[in-house]
Amino acid sequence: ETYVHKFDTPTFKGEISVPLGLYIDGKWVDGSSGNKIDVINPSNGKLITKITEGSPKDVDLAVAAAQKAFDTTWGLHKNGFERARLLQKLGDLMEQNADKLAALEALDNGKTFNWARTTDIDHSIRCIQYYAGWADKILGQTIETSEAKLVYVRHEPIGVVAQIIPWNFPLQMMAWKIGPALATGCSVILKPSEFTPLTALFVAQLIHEAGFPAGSFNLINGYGHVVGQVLAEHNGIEKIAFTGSTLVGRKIMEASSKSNLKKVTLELGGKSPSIVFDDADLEQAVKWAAFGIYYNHGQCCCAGSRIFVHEKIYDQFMQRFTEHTKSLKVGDPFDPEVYQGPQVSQQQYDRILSYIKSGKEEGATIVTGGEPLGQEGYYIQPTIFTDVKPSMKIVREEIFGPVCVVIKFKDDDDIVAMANDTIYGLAASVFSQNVTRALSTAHKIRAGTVWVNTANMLYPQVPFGGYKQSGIGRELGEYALANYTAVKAVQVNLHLNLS
Ligand code: TXE
Repeated sequence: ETYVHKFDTPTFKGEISVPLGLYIDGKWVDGSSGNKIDVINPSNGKLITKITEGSPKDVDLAVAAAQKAFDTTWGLHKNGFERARLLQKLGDLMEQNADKLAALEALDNGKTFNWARTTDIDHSIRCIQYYAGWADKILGQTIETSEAKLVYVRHEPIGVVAQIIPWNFPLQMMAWKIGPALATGCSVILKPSEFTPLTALFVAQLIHEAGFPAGSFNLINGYGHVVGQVLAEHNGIEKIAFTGSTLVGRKIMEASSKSNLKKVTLELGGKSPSIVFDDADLEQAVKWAAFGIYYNHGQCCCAGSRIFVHEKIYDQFMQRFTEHTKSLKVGDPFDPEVYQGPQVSQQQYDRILSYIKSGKEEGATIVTGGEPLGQEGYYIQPTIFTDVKPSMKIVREEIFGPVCVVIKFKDDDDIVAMANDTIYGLAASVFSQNVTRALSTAHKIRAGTVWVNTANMLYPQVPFGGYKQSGIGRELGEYALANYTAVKAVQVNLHLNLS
């Protein structure tokens, strides 16, 4: 069964066809439960289509197919060069369909077509191409022990892996996950977010077209507490990679520890600081701090949601930052003038508004925004809070919307402690024109990424992940390969009669 969506928008016109089933063992199937999941358009709250809901039985079928592929046609049975060719082909097919992918992402997630096209889709293609480059460069080592021995290390694919991804960057999260897994020869079972399944379904077709062996990639849509939980508990899965909330990250680890101790990597929440020193280039700092929080409607795990500004430039910064915030156009994701579309779902919309309410109740001041927008859809005004206290919920918890707090600071010693006063440690931005000040601060921040005079920049070749409760392990770059390989040392006795 497929769904055809007709687009007639200022940025994209045409028809796109998306399969609605589960992709298991190289085939599209209906699923054993007969249940469906509604796919909602966040710009009006209306139904787009219904996709198949996977069940525990479907997970068993996918695990069996993935294991069979790993043992016969994939894993160590397909050499690195062949895996590279398949990933290159996939990258090419994604490139050919880039506009369609951007349109589907805008429809399903609510991010604008233009942002989706130039960031999500381009970045996803580059990520797949980057890991195509690694597929035939998986190197072990030889290790000297004695002249009578040959000792070498193999980096073998770990086996069947499950990958659970969220809705904020549906296609990018898929690319980050499947890129290194398929490059190293692991068999994949992917569970997209139930809120944003469309681009993953479309790309599963492209994976099929590229010619990956049946069972090497499987896609099961479903709810987190059903399919997600079953994947995390499954004894036939060797490794699970998850991006999402810290709450669910804990459940994944717990399920792993109670089942087969599958290896776990987690990419979780954040409450990233942006620090603006008094010697920053103010115009640049305003631009990047705004991008840090408002990009993707604030729905970034690394969003710079706590902005610390030196007291000497605080007033100037606030004036320009507020102007900038007010100038951001919120509206239809297919309008080329629009910066910010709707939040992804009713659930997220309600969550963000309840955080705004709590900020007001706890006595913080709203400088601009603070209200929903429009008659329909999940639109929220970009919002700035000041006069906050460190104990407030809006300062401590991840809001995951276009809402920031701006806090004044006095000296360089205090700011590091203030920035690090969080359970999270995903990212930070530092704005200063003094290289010593910027870098010494960068080194003291407990976070997996520190941007200096920029924000939210990601490259497939640069590792990304969290300190503290922002996660375990690193994605992207060469580091991600280690998540999908098991290290085996082989010791050979050469019988040379040497000691
Ligand atoms: O996330 P969930 P939600 C944060 C952000 C947001 C909050 C809640 O603060 O406001 O989380 O969002 C699957 N076992 N982030 O509720 O539930 C689920 O189906 C296994 C940060 O949407 O964590 C989906 O595929 N899987 C973030 C995925 O987990 C389960 C991105 C993420 O959903 C499961 C998203 C279970 N028991 C939200 N329950 C980031 N780090 O970028 C759910 N899932």
